[in-house]
Amino acid sequence: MAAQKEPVLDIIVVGAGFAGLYLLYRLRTLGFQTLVIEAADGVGGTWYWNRYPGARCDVESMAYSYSFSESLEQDWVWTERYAAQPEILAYANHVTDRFGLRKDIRFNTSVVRAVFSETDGLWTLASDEGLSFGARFVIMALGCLSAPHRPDIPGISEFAGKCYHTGYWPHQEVDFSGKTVGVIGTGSSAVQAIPLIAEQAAHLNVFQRTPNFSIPAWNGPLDEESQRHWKNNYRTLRAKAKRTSSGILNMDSDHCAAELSPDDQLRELDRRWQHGGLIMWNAFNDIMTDPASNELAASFVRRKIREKVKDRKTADLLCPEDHPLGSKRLCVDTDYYETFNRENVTLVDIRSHPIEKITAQGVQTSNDSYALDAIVLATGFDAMTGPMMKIDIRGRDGVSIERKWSDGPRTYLGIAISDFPNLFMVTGPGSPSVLSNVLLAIEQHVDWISDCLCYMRDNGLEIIEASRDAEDNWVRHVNDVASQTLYTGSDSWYMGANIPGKPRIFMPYVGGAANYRELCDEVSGRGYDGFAFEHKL
Ligand code: FAD
Ligand code: N01
Repeated sequence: MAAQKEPVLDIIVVGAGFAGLYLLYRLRTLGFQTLVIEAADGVGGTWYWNRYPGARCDVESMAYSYSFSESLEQDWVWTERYAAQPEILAYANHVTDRFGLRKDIRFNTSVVRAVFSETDGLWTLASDEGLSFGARFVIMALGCLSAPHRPDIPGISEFAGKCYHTGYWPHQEVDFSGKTVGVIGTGSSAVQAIPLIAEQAAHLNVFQRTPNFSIPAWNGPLDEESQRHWKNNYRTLRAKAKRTSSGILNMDSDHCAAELSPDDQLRELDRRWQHGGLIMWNAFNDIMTDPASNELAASFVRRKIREKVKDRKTADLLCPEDHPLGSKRLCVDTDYYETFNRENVTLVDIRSHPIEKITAQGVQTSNDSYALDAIVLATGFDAMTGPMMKIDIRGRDGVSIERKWSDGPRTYLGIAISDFPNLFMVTGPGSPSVLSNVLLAIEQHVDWISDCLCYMRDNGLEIIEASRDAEDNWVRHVNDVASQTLYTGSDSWYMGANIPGKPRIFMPYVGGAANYRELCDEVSGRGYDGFAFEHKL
């Protein structure tokens, strides 16, 4: 059956998370005919899918919000220091309706194939239901963490109870009351979900392979004074955030650990612990390059864990010893470690005794079996490259993204890929993305791409493509800066290490969000250095 084809548009955006929504707003304002295609039946991306108990942001709400509209900044009221998923999803829906975006979003449509034609310079996209869409440009706004990873544990499909994934949570409330529940995984999702599941369940078994470092959020209602401070100073605070390495205020440090006396080191660590959240990541400016500096912070957090957890053996198991602090994404929690003092919670060490299989009744490890009513897979995502690789993307000469990225992602600035003309990515691999406040990273990419499209329109240019040289140099630079840090020694999802068979490459750009922004501006300022253009065909 021939695919049903719709008229050729200027631009198709895939994904209606925060990136897709801002793209639609911006491109429409600039006069580009734009359609957004989204697999879900609603907007919000991450905040549409991750509805597990406790899901909330770890960048503070006032900062984890769009900066492109001053009236939006002033009107929206965040109620907590770290907003919970329903509030962030409500915000995404508010933005969609406020700017009239919904009518140009095609929901319930998964893009499975995207093919570039060298004959007419157009992209054709195919959906899972056989629909076909044509456009001059494609912008992949697929998100870095939108392809949930379900581990291939033997027998997993035989389980007779309910099995959930945090990244694919049901829309109806899940009630664990009176149930024996197993959570597999102890990353950020698990750390947020475990305290709340423990409050409800009759018993909770936490299956831990690797402990993570978690810092208290000290979450609570947002008081009027701090809201007013943000709202009165938004322009200054946003500008300041853009000059930081992560887009997050109060994070960067002026000191390496050795410059401080032991008392001052401790004072700084304690100050950051009391402030709470991600800022522990940069307690010293050499924390991710000097193992000794990192160990100061790591041992500080381990001491805190031991202070909180009463049972000595459980506390020891919860203390990360196998990776530097921050080399896996820091977790931010409310009462995570305290939860292990509850009578109805058991920490199961699956590093020493791995899960052998899942049976109809529950989980069987190498030394025990656990009868369960429900399993929660908090097992993360095929991050950064996963969402792109799930689509059969074909560029020049039919080259596939699967082949192009078979040894790891290759991009220019994390925005474009050679051999794939007129295709852009938002927060793609090779950009700071997940190492920063992602909303600011999204806005930077959307603005840069929109400016580039205007430049092309103004100059009668039809085709843009990253040059192979520029891409090679950028990939080398991304790897060079990563290799000077402690990130590359860790089995993290940043390294692709969580997915069996995935190439081990540090995927985000660790050179700093502010530096990166400058580099991007220099590229555009020099007439899009590293890109080749073609005039009208
Ligand atoms: P997403 O929100 O992932 O949206 C991508 C959209 O593309 C999805 O709706 C998806 O359905 C759609 N899509 C993908 N593939 C296809 C396809 N083939 N066809 C059609 N549609 C497709 N970042 C922070 O900076 N601060 C935080 O506090 C923070 N908290 C997080 C909490 C959780 C639980 C998770 C998982 C991530 C968090 N992140 C955070 C990262 C978060 O992903 C980003 O902040 C941001 O929401 C990403 O927006 P996006 O639009 O780029 O991608
Ligand atoms: O996923 P993860 P996540 N058997 O990959 C374990 C963002 N986020 O969904 O480390 C047993 O971090 C795995 O164990 P190990 C944030 O960027 C933010 O929690 O591989 N266990 C690990 O413990 C975050 O980093 C927030 O040994 C298995 C866990 O599953 C990113 O999303 C909240 C296993 C996966 O942890 C991903 O977080 C949530 C197996 N076969 C998410 N496979 C905020 O707080 C995997 N694991 C804002």
